[in-house]
Amino acid sequence: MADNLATKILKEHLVGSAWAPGEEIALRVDQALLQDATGTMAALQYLEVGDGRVSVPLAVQYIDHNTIQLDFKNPDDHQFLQGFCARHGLYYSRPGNGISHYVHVERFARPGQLLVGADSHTTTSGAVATIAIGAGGLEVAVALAGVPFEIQTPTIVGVELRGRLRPWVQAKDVILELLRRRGVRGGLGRIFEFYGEGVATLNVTQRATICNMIAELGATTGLFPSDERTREWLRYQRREQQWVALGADPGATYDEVEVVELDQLEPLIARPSSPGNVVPVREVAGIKVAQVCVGSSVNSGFEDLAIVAAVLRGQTIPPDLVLTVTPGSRQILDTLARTSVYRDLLLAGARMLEPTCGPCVGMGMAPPSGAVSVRTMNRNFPGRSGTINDRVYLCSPATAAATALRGAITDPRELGELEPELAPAPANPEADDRHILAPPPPRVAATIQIPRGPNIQPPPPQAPLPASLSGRVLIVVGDDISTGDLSPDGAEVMAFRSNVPLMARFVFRRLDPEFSARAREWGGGFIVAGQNYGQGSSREHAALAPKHLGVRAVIAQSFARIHRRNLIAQGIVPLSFAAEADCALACPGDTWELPGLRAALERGDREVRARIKESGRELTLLANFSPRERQVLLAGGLLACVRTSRQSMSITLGQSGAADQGSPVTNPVPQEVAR
Ligand code: MIC
Repeated sequence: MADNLATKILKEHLVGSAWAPGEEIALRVDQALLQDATGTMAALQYLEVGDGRVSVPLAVQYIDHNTIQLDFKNPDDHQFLQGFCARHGLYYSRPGNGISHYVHVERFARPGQLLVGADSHTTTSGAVATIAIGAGGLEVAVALAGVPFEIQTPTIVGVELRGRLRPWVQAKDVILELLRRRGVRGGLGRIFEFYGEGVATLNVTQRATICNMIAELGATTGLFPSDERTREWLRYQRREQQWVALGADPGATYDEVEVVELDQLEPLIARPSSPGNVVPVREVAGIKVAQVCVGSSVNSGFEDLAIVAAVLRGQTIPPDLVLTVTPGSRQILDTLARTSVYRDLLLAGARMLEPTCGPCVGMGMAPPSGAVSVRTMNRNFPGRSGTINDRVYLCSPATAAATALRGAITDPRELGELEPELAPAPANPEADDRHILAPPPPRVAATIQIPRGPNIQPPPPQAPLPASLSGRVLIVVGDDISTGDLSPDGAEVMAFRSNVPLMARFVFRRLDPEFSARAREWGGGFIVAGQNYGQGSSREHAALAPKHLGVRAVIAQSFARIHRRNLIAQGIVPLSFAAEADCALACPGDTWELPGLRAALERGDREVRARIKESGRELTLLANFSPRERQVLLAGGLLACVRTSRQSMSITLGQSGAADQGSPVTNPVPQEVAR
């Protein structure tokens, strides 16, 4: 049978189940990544299910999010994670070494492998033909402990790329075009596989831009074939021996098809405050801008920054504009410094930032009140920049450069027919891993004590689902609520990522500052929401904090993939309305009852009844759960489930105990492999 590439790789990773469209499949995990904002909680949860060495062949913990270090909390997390990695067999990428997604594509991602990461933009590694999927920290923690990773068998969308991009039109415009067509819900349950003659015109960093932001469509992931451009990249990274040619079988088909004529695209921009609000740049040209931020986990590559430098070479940015530039990794920073790029940017007036997520997650560089900020980042959810009522636009580096030059949103094609010449990247990048610390051998590792600062507190306990649920509606919210509304971005709140009780004070801060106090006063309750509830990030804190406040179920018109799984993993029941219009019946303060919910889940019922006490109205809710999801919910969460019912779930916990008995480190040391 002729398979597309995504299906081929997934089939090679199936564990104990057959390829089953519409059903859940369990997958063997080759690689895992974590970052510091999700890592500590994932590590704490790992310690509850596996106390030995991690079972996946390669796991890397990056320090790239919480790097502002306003006080002891962030550095305490970093020390904890460094100790955890050494003790349990993960690589540790030091702060300043780069943004996880860039470094992973540079140093680790391999064609044909399966990567699971505690960050929604893990998808970036699809650029080198890795199936790379974002997940909540707990799901990654149990994967580290050897539990196969489960997803619903995805729909595979073939995206045929034709032609080549014209001057000033960039890879960012390709993904913005997909977002323009499909919006932020248009990728749910889908893998986007790129094929066609246009693929060869894009190098790996351009592919990474597209795969990174595929997450904004709500997609499971994006995937490029492994071809000569992949080989060129791996050679540049001194790991060409890891290259294999991989593509769809001749004659393979797709469940859905999109065609993108690259030479028909024009510069695009996402307006505030959703990555799905895409329009041509010319439609918003002339809007005055106070801030331009280039870089983050997307558009921080050498060419991304080199075009900004080339546009600004010999020029000075307007006095009322602030420009920040973030390189994606230490390797990229080194290449900038060894060419004219760094100096051109500096002299033009750019504030050069260290290679971390930075402004993208509100870690500094909040824009001024009421001002427009134009960013090359991936998300512009309300308030994510750190400024309330922010007005953030998302665009390509070329558009950002033209905008920084003029001080107003500018279509880069106004700067001339051709792009200025870019400084060539050095042929010999610092492709070394000196700042990625390999774990010591097991006997040494076993002696390591993990330092645990006072802000690091255990996750909420998980107790079995009771026979029935009853509680008050704490809040009714609309469509596309992002996880940033539940667990806000920025240095202040993200410092509490390891301390759920304190972080819970900030749930729904933007929409309803009283939410947290009310939830405590009412002893928890329910959240009612519109479409795409929990879009955006993988942060499980958006489930952990409501869990701590006593939220027992979320009833929504629909859910974003990762957040839905995070709710289940924390034992919060995600139910949807059988009749979407019933959402209008929800009033804050009313008492909803879900009688016999436990028995219904035990029976595998797809529908459950809810009753609104005040009005006596009854409504039908959908309980579409896979068998494993039901087991997790009945147990009260994934930790409880893994702990108590390993046999009945027929999941094989991996060899985490084996390493304790002195087995060799399974992870190859990447720099040695690479050379
Ligand atoms: C994001 O881009 O939203 C983040 C910050 O990287 C998150 C992870 C997090 O919240 O820690 C993500 O995308 O998963």
